[in-house]
Amino acid sequence: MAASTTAPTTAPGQNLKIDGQRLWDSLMEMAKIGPGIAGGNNRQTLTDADAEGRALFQKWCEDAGLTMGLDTMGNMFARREGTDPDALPVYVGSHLDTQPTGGKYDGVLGVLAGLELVRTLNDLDIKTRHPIVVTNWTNEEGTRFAPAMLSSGVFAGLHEEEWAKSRTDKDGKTFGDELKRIGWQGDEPVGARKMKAFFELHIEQGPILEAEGKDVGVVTHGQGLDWTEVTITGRDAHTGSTPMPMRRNAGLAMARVMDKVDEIALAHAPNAVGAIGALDIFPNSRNVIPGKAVFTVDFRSPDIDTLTEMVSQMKEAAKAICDEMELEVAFEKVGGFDPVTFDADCVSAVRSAAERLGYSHKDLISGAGHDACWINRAAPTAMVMCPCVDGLSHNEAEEITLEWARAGADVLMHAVVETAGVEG
Ligand code: HGY
Ligand code: MN
Ligand code: MN
Repeated sequence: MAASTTAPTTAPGQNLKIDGQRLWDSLMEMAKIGPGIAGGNNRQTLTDADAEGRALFQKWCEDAGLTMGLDTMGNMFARREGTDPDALPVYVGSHLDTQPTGGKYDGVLGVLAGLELVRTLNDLDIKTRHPIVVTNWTNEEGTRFAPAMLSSGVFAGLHEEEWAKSRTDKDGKTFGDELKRIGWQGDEPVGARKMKAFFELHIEQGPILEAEGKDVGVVTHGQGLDWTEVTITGRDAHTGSTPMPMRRNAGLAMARVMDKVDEIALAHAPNAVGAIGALDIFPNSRNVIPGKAVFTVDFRSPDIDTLTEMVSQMKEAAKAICDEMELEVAFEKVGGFDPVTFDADCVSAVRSAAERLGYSHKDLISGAGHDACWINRAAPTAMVMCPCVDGLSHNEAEEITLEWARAGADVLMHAVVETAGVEG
């Protein structure tokens, strides 16, 4: 990828470039915290590893002269002063928590690219009118405590703080207790901060940019998401002595619903996806017919009507399967958001930055959910994406290149600096 060498230099900072190697080294340093077992990360939210990663991020921010704010959901806000202290800050960031078998870049790239742009402005002694705030949102992944994007959701007013803090993990521990236990509950009221804009750099987590040889994704929209938890109840019984017609096998019903979820998503192609990623059967014993199955159906589409239709077809199919098998079925919505349209001005700041820097780019709809999808409700928001190898993510083998990280971070910096206003 060749960055333009003839970038117009109409204003200070127009040909600003981040230090790609320094960003890469920070990514590799952070990746040492909460290592996975196959080269990725298991730094789940509100674990001791998360606390360690937060402490490292805070140290780096303080080394860069930033002052750290912390709200009651553990969201971290590292502030670089602007020349106008009353001007609304431009926020930039993402999340440091990972999936149990996560990669080194999902979320982390966006937080550390925000720090890198501050380090670069410091190196060049460039001041901006508006302050800049680098952000780490607590529990973006929603893997330990559902739903995903929990704390950015509270910040944007989509979830009540008390409800969010009552969310429990598989061991029955609550978000609130774990946040206190790791010592990262702040005093600042969540959601009190006002923003001029928010920008998030994130790996694509899909194959489009790499396949089309594009350096940068200009994210115009985010597809909507629905997480419905399904509980099927039958009867535990002996796998040996219970005649087949007498069985009320919740595990079998779950398998049939799983197949239906795939069928429904394929029937709504190309802009629809569906899967079951989290499932439990009880008592989960080799010689007991499972009397209970609990699983979450993850449907996504950029079109709200398609999303709604897929969920109702799944419920209808699950009810028919369970009626026929004399089982009970219950549904609970445990997460989701409508399709997102990002702010046109912020999106054009991203696009013009990519053009100015000479990076190849394309408009993109985000397949994954991100904190930006909620923050878009609270302030003008846009996202920058970089390719990832084979489009793979939520897998320890997740990989990007230094050059892709550099391109994304350069575009992020230009969009942020343009929005914050360069002051001499
Ligand atoms: O589920 C998502 O899309 C995000 O990775 N939390
Ligand atoms: Mn992410
Ligand atoms: Mn993720």
